[in-house]
Amino acid sequence: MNAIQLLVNLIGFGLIAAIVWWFFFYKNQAATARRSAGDLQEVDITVRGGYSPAQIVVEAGRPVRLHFTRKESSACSEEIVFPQFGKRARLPENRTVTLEVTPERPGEYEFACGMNMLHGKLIAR
Ligand SMILES: [Cu+2]
Repeated sequence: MNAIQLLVNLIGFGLIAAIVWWFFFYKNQAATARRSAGDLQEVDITVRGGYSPAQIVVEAGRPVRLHFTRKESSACSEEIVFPQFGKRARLPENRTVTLEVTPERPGEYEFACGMNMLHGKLIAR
């Protein structure tokens, strides 16, 4: 193996490591919902090729307001679905749409795009 081959291999491994980090670690960092007036919990979520944050830690038994702002025109993310709460909404581009759900018990409550391709979840504790 000459120096160029070694360099190409190193760059390749570096890219693989970066991709693995991006998909499995970076997006998995959970955010915590902020508490506001009364019992409310709120969180702002940006929709662009996915949900950011995609994992949100909330307190069980209190209403959670999720403010979704879709910053892309891709049809994939134009709908948001909360199957466990039977809720869905359209997300117009560059507008903030608020959904309120109450995870009654600790557990994981998933949300996804209308085609079930993009995923996120509430982690109720
Ligand atoms: Cu989709």
